[in-house]
Amino acid sequence: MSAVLVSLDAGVLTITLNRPEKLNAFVPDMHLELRAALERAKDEAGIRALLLTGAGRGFCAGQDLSERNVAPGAAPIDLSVSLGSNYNPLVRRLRELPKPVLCAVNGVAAGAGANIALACDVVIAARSASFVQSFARIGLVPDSGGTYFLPRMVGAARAMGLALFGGKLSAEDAERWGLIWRVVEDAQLMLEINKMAKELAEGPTKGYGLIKKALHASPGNSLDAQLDLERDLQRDAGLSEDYREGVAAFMQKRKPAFKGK
Ligand code: T3D
Repeated sequence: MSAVLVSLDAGVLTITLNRPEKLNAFVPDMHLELRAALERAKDEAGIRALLLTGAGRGFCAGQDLSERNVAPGAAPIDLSVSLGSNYNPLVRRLRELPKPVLCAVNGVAAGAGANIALACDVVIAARSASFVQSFARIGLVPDSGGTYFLPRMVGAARAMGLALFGGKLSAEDAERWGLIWRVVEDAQLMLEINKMAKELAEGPTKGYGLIKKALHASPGNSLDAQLDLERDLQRDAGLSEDYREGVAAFMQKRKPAFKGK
């Protein structure tokens, strides 16, 4: 059975992590299949939004720990290899994809699973879902961008508390703390997020890609640098077909028909 399910509908590529019996913990095949799906999303013009979710009761429990031989006498494990070849490229692919990436957190998101959710552009969680920076509980450091995203999203004090104690943060608190965009009732999760994904898939894709670029650059930029970046990105946006269509539709008091170009 595939570790990742992929389906395309109305411009939305839905990727479902599919190892429900292990709360969708990562194994090498899952990384490979996810990488292929993200490459496809980048290359196919017909894909205008991405939706990431998990099968079963969990979103993703991070690295599958049963893959790591920690028996007495076993060779030491160099985890930088795993991060360098799998987790870091995954986070970069999600962030750099010039199309909106939505994440439906359907259940517990732990370890790298939590931080991969945070690397997505819009995160909606089911009310029963939770976020766990479980790394410290096994002697590790938050990875997959955790030490970048957390302090920027929730502030230094909360980031440190989450990282050191590794406790569960409820979806409601995650929303209240600004870690995610919205909580919805469990039964509404896929309905709501599919509606949002469809809306984005009908939008000005090129403009969305530029918005991502601007907001992702912001934390590392001075105001001057950010103003310059906005100027440059706005030039690109203004040259798009969708900008012309957006303005024309506004003036003609009709719904724009964006093509994503
Ligand atoms: O190694 C590297 O490549 C370095 C990179 C690391 C990145 C990381 O992600 S490190 C962090 C790894 N993840 C964790 O430490 C989380 C471990 N899991 C948990 O703490 C808990 O399972 C949860 C808080 C996520 C959920 O708890 P709960 O009580 O809802 O479920 P459960 O009963 O613990 O888990 C259900 C099953 O999934 C269970 O299997 P079983 O007993 O029914 O056969 C459990 O063992 C399995 N499972 C859950 N998480 C993992 C896992 N199996 C392997 N690896 C897991 N990460």
